[in-house]
Amino acid sequence: MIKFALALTLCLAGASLSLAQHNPQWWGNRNTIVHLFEWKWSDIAEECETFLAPRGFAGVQVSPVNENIISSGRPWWERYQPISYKLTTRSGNEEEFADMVRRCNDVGIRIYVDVLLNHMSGDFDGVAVGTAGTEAEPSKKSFPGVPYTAQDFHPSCEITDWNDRFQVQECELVGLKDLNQHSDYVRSKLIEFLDHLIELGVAGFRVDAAKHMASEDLEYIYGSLSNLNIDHGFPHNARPFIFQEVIDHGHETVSREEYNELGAVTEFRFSEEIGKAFRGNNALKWLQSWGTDWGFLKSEQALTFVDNHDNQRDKGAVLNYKSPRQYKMATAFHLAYPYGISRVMSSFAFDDHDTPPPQDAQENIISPEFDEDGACVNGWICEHRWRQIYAMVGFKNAVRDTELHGWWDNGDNQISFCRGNKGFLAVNNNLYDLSQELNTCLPAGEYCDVISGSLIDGACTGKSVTVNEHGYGYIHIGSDDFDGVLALHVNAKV
Ligand code: AAO
Repeated sequence: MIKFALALTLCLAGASLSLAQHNPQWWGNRNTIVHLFEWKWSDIAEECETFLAPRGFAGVQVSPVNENIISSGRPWWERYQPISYKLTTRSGNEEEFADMVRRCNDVGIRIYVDVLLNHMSGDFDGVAVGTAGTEAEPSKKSFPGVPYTAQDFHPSCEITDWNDRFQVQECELVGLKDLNQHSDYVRSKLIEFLDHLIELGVAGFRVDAAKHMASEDLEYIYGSLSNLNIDHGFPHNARPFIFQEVIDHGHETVSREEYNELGAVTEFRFSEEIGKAFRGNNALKWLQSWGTDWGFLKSEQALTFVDNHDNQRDKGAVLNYKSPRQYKMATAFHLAYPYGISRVMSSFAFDDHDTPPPQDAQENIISPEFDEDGACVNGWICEHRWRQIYAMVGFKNAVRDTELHGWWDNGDNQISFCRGNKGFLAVNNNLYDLSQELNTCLPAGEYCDVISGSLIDGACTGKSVTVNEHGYGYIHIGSDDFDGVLALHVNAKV
């Protein structure tokens, strides 16, 4: 009997553990993550205090934190080639990282680190010197800074068939030396690294190339991590949030279903489909059934995004900052529709796949500079500072936990819907105007459209909509208006 009770307790504890790493550990009603790709730690600390917290962002995904190889011309992707677990990169050193995490947590902004558990760097001619000055000989699988030697890696082989499980999980992703996460020693080093970050106050991790590691090994590693640091304001027994990069368009041998119980998974189908729709290749009326009906993961398991740092560089359906009008519409829909754990991309300008982040003549990453409207000017794009985007972060906070209802469409590319009686979104992606009375579901009154302007000193600087006692208002989005979206919510009521 006692034995049975013990077994049951262990089993229940195991079950709750396995579901426990989907919680992003947000503060208050905030619920949007921004990826400040390649930003320096000192700049992020400042951004948390001066912009992200006041605008209601929930957290930041930061670029890899541990030492990487130095690649000629300093392409962004050198940071995906680790040399050691010392916390020194072009974004800053350990002290600066710790200071950033502390300052961001102090204003309720969570930090999630992009972590590379799958591999170390790829081949390098001779001895490589990393960003913390550590030497390594990648071609010999020698990384004394950890230390790792050849026995800690899978034997070298190339991935030629993406549907061969062995190749995907034990060969080298683009030639990156493939760690054996089944080994106790490798596991202990990875856990030590992640625990160190938890100790410094991070809220969780983006697990790079998760598909290339066996889910059993990841389960062991995630399950062995410390709870989040209560000195940084996390509750007792809070587990690190895990979101795993698994690219699965529905026909992969190694599928997202092997990972989605361990933590959230990047939902790449969301990104492709939203791009297709807002580029005009699929009528917006079909978005009424957006979510699991489209074959996406359950909402609480899906990390969603319009674009990420990889697919924004592909020339395909995915939208990026280079198509701003459609990009803003897609982002508004992303943040207004109740599906997924939302992440907004914040990029730097690029011409090709390898373009490095904005840097000076000595190859130091430079800080973003802002114009009088707060927009970035010196090579940083800062989509998160576009009014149409940060306003939707505020919208998402205002409507949190409300249901979608009152869907309307014109049978084509004009749509609108309500979130409870707290928010209303309309989109016009047709080449003719949207001009009509629509149900906003909002209490009677005058509301500012937070896309074309803001509520400032009791007045709207952009469009405004008067809602009558039945919840209806006259909505106009001209086909040649600057933006194809109109958004109202209760926190922007005059
Ligand atoms: C660099 C050089 C290489 C060199 C290497 C080593 O570019 O020429 O060999 O160094 O010296 C980043 C860069 C790489 C860079 C690397 C290391 O993107 O260019 O290599 O750092 O510095 C797969 C993985 C996925 C991975 C993605 C890039 O599954 O995990 O490739 N993403 C992460 C990071 C990424 C990073 C790494 C991993 C490595 O986000 O930034 O690389 O740390 C199919 C497969 C996917 C596969 C893609 C791309 O997807 O299913 O698993 O991703 O192809 O190869 C359609 C298809 C779909 C296809 C998709 C592609 O939708 O239906 O099947 O298109 O978008």
